[in-house]
Amino acid sequence: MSNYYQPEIECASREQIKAWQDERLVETVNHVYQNVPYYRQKMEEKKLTPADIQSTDDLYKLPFLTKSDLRDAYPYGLLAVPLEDAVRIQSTSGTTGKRVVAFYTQADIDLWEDCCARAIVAAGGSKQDVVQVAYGYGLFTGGPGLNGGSHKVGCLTLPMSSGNTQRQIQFIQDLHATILCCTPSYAAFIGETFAEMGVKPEEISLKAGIFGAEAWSEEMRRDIEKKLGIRAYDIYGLTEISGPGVSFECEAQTGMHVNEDHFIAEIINPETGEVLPEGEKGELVFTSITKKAFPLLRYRTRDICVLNREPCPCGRTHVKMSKPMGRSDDMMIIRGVNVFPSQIETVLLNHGYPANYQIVVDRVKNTDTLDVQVEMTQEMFDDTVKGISAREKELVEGLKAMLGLSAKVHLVSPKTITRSEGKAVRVIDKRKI
Ligand code: DLL
Repeated sequence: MSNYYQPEIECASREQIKAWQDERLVETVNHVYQNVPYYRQKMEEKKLTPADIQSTDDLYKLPFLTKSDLRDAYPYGLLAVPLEDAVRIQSTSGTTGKRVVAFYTQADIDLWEDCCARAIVAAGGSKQDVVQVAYGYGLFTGGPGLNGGSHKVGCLTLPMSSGNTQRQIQFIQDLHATILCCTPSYAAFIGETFAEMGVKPEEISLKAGIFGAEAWSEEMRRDIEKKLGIRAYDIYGLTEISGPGVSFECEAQTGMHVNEDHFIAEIINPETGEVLPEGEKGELVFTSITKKAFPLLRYRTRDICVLNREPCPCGRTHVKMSKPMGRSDDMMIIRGVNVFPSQIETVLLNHGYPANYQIVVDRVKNTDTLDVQVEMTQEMFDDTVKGISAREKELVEGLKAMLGLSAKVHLVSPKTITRSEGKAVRVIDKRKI
């Protein structure tokens, strides 16, 4: 039995979806050309005017937009409405230099929440449900997005935010929560905690989970489903494009339907920028066509995916994207936080270390670990044991300040980190995802 939040949209004909996209793309291009000098200049560099974009068939003509464009334009450079019409910002989980700020009008928030509501209904949610939102609240989009979606569906919403696992468990048990929204690694951790407490899956009131914001495998899905006695659904999104709910899984659990009435998806070759035919693996690019405060044209997500338009048994007609299979840049997502190796390098260099280091990422008991091994200079190495451990502590603090994450630091003797003959292998990611 399929459930839809907006059946007339979610199951619209392909012709209807194309017609919406054509019309809204033209409107959005005009909107940014008129209101955002940064865009106008980018279009002028390609000798384009809005008249060149008549439908989605002309999309390929538009320039790409990247995270570095967003950073260049920080903070207000891409705001496309007067400040008085913007009501909210959200921000990516990166840190200082790497932060990206996205703006919303009230109407933008409304549409975003509709997307999250679609995901909740697809996971079996209705007014009868108690939805526990254990994504972070604040600048991160996870908590606010699912919170808004849950309200729209009319569920009783528990705005827990992440962390404090004992309290999460207490609320699931006392309020009989039926749908859990959080990262997959946190869901697995909650499942493990229940098991340690001797609570059996059939004794847990939850029936479904909506998990995303980081990569997770089919094995992990099965593990979570077993531990919590639920069906676990994937949800995808990124701050720049709105947040969670850009795409979501239905009961078929074979990919996520992109909300194509709001976002146009393309797959490109990350090296050449060429648009790839459907079914080929490449970098996912999104164009938002309904947002007013922060519309993005051809934004490169760096996520590597495949799109699939085969009819879905659930009845939805919107294109499905595969789980992201990796990234075309070196960004890592550690405990939900976006981390670039260059940020770690900056901390090391600022503390006087040579750039000989290795970053080891692993997942232990469903929690990501970050271990930074750093070579000392000979002079540092000659220090006392106490001196060396003080240095380690100092680096742990420096990394925490830069990344907002706790890392382990191991200072190693000079010349112990293997030198590579080609590109240095800075990151060893042992997570099986
Ligand atoms: O992670 C938005 C979100 C919140 C999605 C809650 C789902 C649930 P950012 O912090 O901007 O936004 O990070 C976006 O996270 O480009 C992907 O690399 C990764 N990502 C998001 N969802 C998934 C997923 C939120 N389901 C970046 N599977 C994206 C794999 C995901 N990776």
